[in-house]
Amino acid sequence: ERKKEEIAVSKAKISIDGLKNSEFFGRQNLSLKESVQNKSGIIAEFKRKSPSKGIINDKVQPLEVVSAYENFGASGISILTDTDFFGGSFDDILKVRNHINIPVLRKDFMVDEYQFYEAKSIGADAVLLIAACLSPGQVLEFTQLAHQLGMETLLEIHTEDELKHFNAEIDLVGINNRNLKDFKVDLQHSVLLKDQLPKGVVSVAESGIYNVEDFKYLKEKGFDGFLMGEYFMKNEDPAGKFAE
Ligand code: IGP
Repeated sequence: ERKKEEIAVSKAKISIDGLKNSEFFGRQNLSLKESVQNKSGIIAEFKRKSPSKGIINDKVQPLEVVSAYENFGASGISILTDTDFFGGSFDDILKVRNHINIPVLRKDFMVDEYQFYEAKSIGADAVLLIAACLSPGQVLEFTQLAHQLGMETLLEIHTEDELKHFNAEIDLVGINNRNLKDFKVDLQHSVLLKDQLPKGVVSVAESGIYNVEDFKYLKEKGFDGFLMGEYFMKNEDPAGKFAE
């Protein structure tokens, strides 16, 4: 509901036609799916704070952080644009878009068409769809809209029941290791759920990957991608440890 109000305010300020005037609207997007398959698989996140952890790091600048991510070989960058819970904004994407050459995922609670035009207008290459916030019909509709705009979708699931939100047009499926209700992290839960995904789907393990061992374990279990935030935001040179 809070999101709906926020979206109504944005819509009143700038129409979809207005968004289309952005310099990024005609931009050829980069494929997160291909980048996950062809590089390290790591989607490194820029996140200042979160409801489960409070302030994680609010001292660093987005460009400094994401350039380091790009340099160590990340497949993509995830940037939180939700302000209330995560302290993010569109500016965090706008400030970096022209300076990096890997795909950017707009991470937010997507519940309205308008947000997809917004994502495109700030230079996002992919958007997150959280199954827990959407109906399977919306997931399909939003995926088709994203594709029309040249962006990809990452569907996030956490429970077996949410597998019904999957459809063949989705580009990547993320399994959240963190339960968004009680914030508990369980890698094992995700490994078991992964077995139930349709074969050939590009899969991403999300959240709670705090060391190289976790990463290697999930890779062994067949995950293609690894979405990591807190660990990178808190460590001075986390990338060094991942260079093998
Ligand atoms: C990153 P972590 O534990 O490495 O900081 O997690 C990412 O998976 C997490 O931020 C996340 C998220 C979300 C945030 C996963 N799904 C949905 C907001 C909304």
